[in-house]
Amino acid sequence: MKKSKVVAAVMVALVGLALVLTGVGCQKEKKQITLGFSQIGAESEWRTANTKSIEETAKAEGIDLKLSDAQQKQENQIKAIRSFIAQKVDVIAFSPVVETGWEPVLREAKEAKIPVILTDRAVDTKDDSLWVTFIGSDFVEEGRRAAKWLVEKTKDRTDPVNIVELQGTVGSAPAIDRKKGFEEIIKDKPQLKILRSQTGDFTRAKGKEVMEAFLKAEGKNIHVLYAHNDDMAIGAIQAIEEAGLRPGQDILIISIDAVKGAFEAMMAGKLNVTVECSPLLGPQLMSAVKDLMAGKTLPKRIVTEEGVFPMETAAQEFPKRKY
Ligand code: GZL
Repeated sequence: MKKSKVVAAVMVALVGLALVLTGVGCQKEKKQITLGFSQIGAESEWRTANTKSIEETAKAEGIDLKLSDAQQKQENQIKAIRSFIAQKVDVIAFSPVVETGWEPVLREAKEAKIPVILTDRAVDTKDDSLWVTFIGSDFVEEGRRAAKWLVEKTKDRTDPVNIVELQGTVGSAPAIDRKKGFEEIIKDKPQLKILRSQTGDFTRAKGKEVMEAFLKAEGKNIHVLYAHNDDMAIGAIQAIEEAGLRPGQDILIISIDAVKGAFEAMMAGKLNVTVECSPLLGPQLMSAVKDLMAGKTLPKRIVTEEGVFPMETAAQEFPKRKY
């Protein structure tokens, strides 16, 4: 091999070595963040949109998402969180199906030095150092907004306004707080009276079943249905129609979430108003995860901003809806 070629080969080797030693040649791969997410289930249109938002945003942000579906069972969420701890994920996030019973597993995550982010629903723990931040809606305010719409709608009526209530999952933050907010507003309106209140577990099927029982017991004595989510309201609409009554007219219907199905029902004149509760928490969650991994301090509470959508504006709003 000619001397000049040997010199050239040695020069290339030396430059390559210099690049490696200075780290210029091989940029250190930024460690990919792994997020373990325990999702409640797929019980409603809201939940499906929530899961989609989380999956799409994790993908867009290059976050390795391990998502588990608990089928609305707390024990499955606890199992999933334990599995994320065993896998040594960087961050754990979850939407707690109910408010209580989380301390033991959250202590295990803390001992494993894995930060926990709450999304959608809160937990009721004595030690709030067990979770870093809660990203979600103000359910009490949603209940107030539902009641304020009814107070305004019935302000000229002097006769009794009888309400039946379809509650969300027993023990869940949205069910507890939406009831609390609604009752806070109607408590000094004696003509507004809740005749019956029962859980429909946030599903269409159960919402229909419980509304059938309400109609059997109270019949035409029911003037208003307050449903803690649109899916139960849509199930109840079927029951009302099968009973020969006109939903949205004979029985006013107020619900929460503002999913597409609610807008379709409003455009058909069968639902009167839906209070928005945005499931599009993916962007806020992934931003919080990245900030956490970058060593930033997060606020304890990140609230999502929301509106109220009455039947009268449904057609113009529907094309703009993202979930
Ligand atoms: C609210 C969410 C509730 C929705 C329901 O943030 O937890 O659960 O209102 C869903 O539709 O099932």
